[in-house]
Amino acid sequence: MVMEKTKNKTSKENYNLKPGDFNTERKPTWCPGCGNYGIWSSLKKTFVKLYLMPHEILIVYGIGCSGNGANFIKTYAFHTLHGRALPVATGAKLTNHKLNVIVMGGDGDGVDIGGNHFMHTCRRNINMTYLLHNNKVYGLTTGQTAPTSDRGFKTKSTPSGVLEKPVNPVLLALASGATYVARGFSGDTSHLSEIIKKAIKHKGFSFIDILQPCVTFNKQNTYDFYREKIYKLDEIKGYDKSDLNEAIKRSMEEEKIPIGIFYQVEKPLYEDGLKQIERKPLVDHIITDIDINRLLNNYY
Ligand SMILES: Cc1ncc(C[n+]2csc(CCOP(=O)(O)OP(=O)(O)O)c2C)c(N)n1
Ligand code: SF4
Ligand SMILES: [Mg+2]
Repeated sequence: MVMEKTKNKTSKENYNLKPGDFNTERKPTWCPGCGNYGIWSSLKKTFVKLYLMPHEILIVYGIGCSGNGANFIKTYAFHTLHGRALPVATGAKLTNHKLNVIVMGGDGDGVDIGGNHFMHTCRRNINMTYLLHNNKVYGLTTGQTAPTSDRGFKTKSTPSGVLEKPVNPVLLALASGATYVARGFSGDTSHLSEIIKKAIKHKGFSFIDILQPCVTFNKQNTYDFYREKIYKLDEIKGYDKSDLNEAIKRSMEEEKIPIGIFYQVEKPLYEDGLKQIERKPLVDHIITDIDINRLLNNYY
């Protein structure tokens, strides 16, 4: 969702922001080479491409290395609890649905402790964007297994190797009803920026599983590993993004890894069914002259 621009504020003619204008005064603390840098720069580039201003964006962060972006990106920001970014973002979006709401969090945050919220946010189809920083490991807590870790992956919490099949976030999003489902690679920032742009412009819940190498704690899913395996869906002739069965089939490929938009359709928005915000955002309602005592008296 992109806000309508007013001529004196953010019209193309007057817009002169650069990606660097979305930097805060703090330098990122991620390890040198971390995939989070690629996501960080792609996102800032996307804001510029969409002529967005910092005050028009709210980013809600989970807890993890990815969540530390809250300190390094100049927009409204809410650094939430581990696994709880999506419900907080839902509340913010429904309170002010004119705001561009983006959620950023790790794979542990999103499909482990927050897995339940992920599923239900997908099926609800609220107009916001979720960027999953998928490094297939718990980075911030120094390298434990995540639900996305590959079978056999050895960490300090699984010294003999992971026994379970990993969660596939793209497949989960498709099965749960998300209306825009994509995968990106933080080592290809031009491609990533394009699919983030399309995700923000999408009318509905958009989800991107971003392959994000953790150079410190995941020596298996490296930049080279991905570069060898990745191919782009938009280079497949005749690929139909509205075909759910085809998207599911592609999402289950393992030998080669597809990136790009798997699926995109338009469905009714959750917020469009809410009478309370039909005429204006909840936050703009005047509540000073509302007396709730009558209502309370009915119950006490
Ligand atoms: C309720 C709760 N449980 C556990 C933790 C500890 N913790 C902080 S970050 C994290 C995992 C981070 O992994 P991920 O979400 O994949 O993010 P990354 O650091 O890899 O970006 C955990 C378990 C916490 N902060 N809160
Ligand atoms: S631990 Fe991994 S994910 Fe965290 S900053 Fe370092 S490289 Fe990035
Ligand atoms: Mg992680």
